[in-house]
Parts: sequence; structure tokens; C-alpha cells
Amino acid sequence: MQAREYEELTLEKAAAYLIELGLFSSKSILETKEIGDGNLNYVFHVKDRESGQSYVIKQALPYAKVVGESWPLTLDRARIEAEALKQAGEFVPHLVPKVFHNDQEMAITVMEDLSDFMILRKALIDGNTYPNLAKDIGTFLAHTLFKTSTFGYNQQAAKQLAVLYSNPELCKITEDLVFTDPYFDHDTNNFSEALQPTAEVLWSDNELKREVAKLKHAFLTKSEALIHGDLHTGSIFITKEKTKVIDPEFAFYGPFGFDVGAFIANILLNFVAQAGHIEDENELTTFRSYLLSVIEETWTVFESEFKILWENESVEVFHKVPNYVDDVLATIWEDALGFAGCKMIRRIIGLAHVADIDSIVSDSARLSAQQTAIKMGRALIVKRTKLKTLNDLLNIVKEV
Ligand code: SR1
Ligand code: MG
Repeated sequence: MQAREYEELTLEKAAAYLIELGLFSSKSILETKEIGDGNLNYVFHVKDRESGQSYVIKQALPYAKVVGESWPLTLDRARIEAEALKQAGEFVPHLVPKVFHNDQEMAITVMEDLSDFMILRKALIDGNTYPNLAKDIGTFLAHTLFKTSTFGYNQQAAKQLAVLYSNPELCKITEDLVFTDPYFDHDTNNFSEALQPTAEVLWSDNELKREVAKLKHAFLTKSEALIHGDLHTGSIFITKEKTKVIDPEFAFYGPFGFDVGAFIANILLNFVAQAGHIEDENELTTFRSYLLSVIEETWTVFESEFKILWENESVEVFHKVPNYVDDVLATIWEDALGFAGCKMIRRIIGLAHVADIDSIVSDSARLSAQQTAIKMGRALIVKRTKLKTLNDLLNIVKEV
């Protein structure tokens, strides 16, 4: 295929692109639809009506779709996303979609169609449970993080890899929307009038701000592993059998605990939101126990896989020093809890929300869920150094 200048895809252009690429014949009768529900990109689904063969074609826009052209955004994120998917595909091929083609000029990635899957956020809002979710995410986290870190990757080559994944514009979004704006009266914030008093308490909470500042600094400076960078439940596709992690456009060399924390936060946001979705008390308790078991198992799998990798694949000469791995894991856990707290608060006060909470129909139940999420987020941030174990986390969740 000839290189071409960037132009935005339409339904027709997306189909024509795949024909030109040779993935469909010019005689194919193609059905194309736009399926993107994210904040930043176009996503098209193209299917041959006769053979059933299908692909997903994703294109980055030169601006943030959620805001419009007034918020320009680098197209390089499409390269980063495709490279990060391919990199993860080397470690955990069963947990990411296959990438067939990446076009840097057009900011296009053609990948495996996952139409049989559901977005995990929607699936959890509907109250579905998934037996392999925790095992798969724990495995994904351990392998992608360990194997790109200086514990599992050639230490000099890791520095070069970090350059390839330099992603300052997307990191700035996280620095602003997750770690800064929600803690000030900033115009990107987005919350209802009823939450104004809660937001004002937050803005004057210096104990909280001091800890958020430390977490922001960790995000800015801890270059530990190639992280996904936006591992919320909208970045996970799921069936009863399989899990696929998508959308690593925010990938960069960042702190180990960030992806772990993002996942925990989004499970907890669903936990909090379910009070506004499930009416029956027993059903609510059962589903919430399931959600807590997901957090518990994810961490347990992550920890044990990380230790196995440490034992068998470590490139760090100190790896046999007794208890060193436990110290590393304790720091990841502490950071993850703090990041999880920030991720919860940003989804209530900040620009981009989550459907788990926003789709609660009753105004009073929504407000109560929002306040609980903020309280839980705050507790995770300020108490993270004291929450040493999974049980400490589960207790604080139940307490809040
Ligand atoms: C303007 S982008 C808003 C949010 O969407 C993405 O999924 C990231 O979480 C980002 O912070
Ligand atoms: Mg995304």
C-alpha cells in the first residue's frame, strides 16, 4: 500500500482502506459501522457479508474527540498503541488483540475483531461475572510489567525502549485530569451542583493534597516498566472464557503500580455504583463479594506470577537477595492503592466520568455513590502506607 497523507476516515474510506490493504477483495460486499465509544478515536468495524471475515480499524484523530478540535492531540499515540499491543502480544498473546497493520501517516491500526466480546465496564454494570477475569488481568499485569522492567529486560535496552515509548502529551492528560485538576477549582472539572460542597472540601483538604502531590511525582518520575497507562474496565474486552486488553495509547515507561491501581479503582467504582443498580439486598451483597474477589485474585495472581518470573527470568544480579522481591511488591502495592484512590476521585470530580456511576437513574443514589467513591478514594490515598495486606484493603472498603 502506498504511503498517504493523513485524512480522517469515513465509513466508505475505512472499507476502501482494507480493500487496498488486500484484506478484502474489491468485489466483497462490506458492512461498515463506527463503533468507537471512547474519548479520543474513531473505531470502525468492517465485515464481509458473505464470508463473515471482519476487522477493526482504529484511527487516532488529531484532537481529543470528547472535547473537539480545540484540544489538539498527537497522532503518534496510534504508533504507541500498535507497538504496545505488539509488545504485549509477545508476552501474553492470548490477552491482547492481534495487530495486522499499522500506518503511522494515517494513524491507523488494523486489528482483530472482538465483536464476540463485551466491554467489561458494560458487562459489570449489567451484573455479569467472569471466572477468568482476575487470573487473566493478574497474568497480563505481571508479564507485561516484569518483562519490560529492569528486572526482566536487558537494562540498557530498557532505556532505549523507554525512548520509543516517550508519550509526553498523553502523560500530560493523566497528570492534569487524574493528578491535578480535581484537587483545584479548575475549568476541566465536571460535576453536578449537588457535589459542589463535596468538591470544596476536597480543594481545601491539605492532608489529601500532600499525598496526591507525592503520587503525581511518582507518576512523573518513576520509569519502572512499560505500562498500559489507561487500564480501566473500558479498556478490557471480555467473554466467559476469554479476556483481551485493548487501547494502550497512554503507554509509556511509568510506575509499576499505575496499571494495577487503575484496574482496582475501576472495580471499586463498580462496587460503589452497584448500590444504585441492584435493588435486591442479597443480590447486591453477592455481586459485591464477587467484585472484591476479583481484586483479591488479581493481586494474588499478579504477586505469584511476578515471583515466578523473578525466580526464573530475572536479569538483576540482586534478585537472589532474600526478601528483595517482597520489598518490590510491597512498594507496588502501596503505589497501586494510592493511584487507585486518585483514579476514583478523578472519575467523580474530573472531566471524564464512568458509566457505572453516571448511569445510576436516581439522583439521590447517584450522589450517594459519588460521595462514597470520593471517600473511598481519599482513604486509599491517605492510608495507603498503612494498608499492608489485601485484608487491610478489603476492610477499608467495607468500612467506607
Ligand atoms: C481527554 S481523554 C479523557 C480520558 O479518557 C481516556 O480514557 C483517559 O482515561 C483520559 O484521561
Ligand atoms: Mg482509551
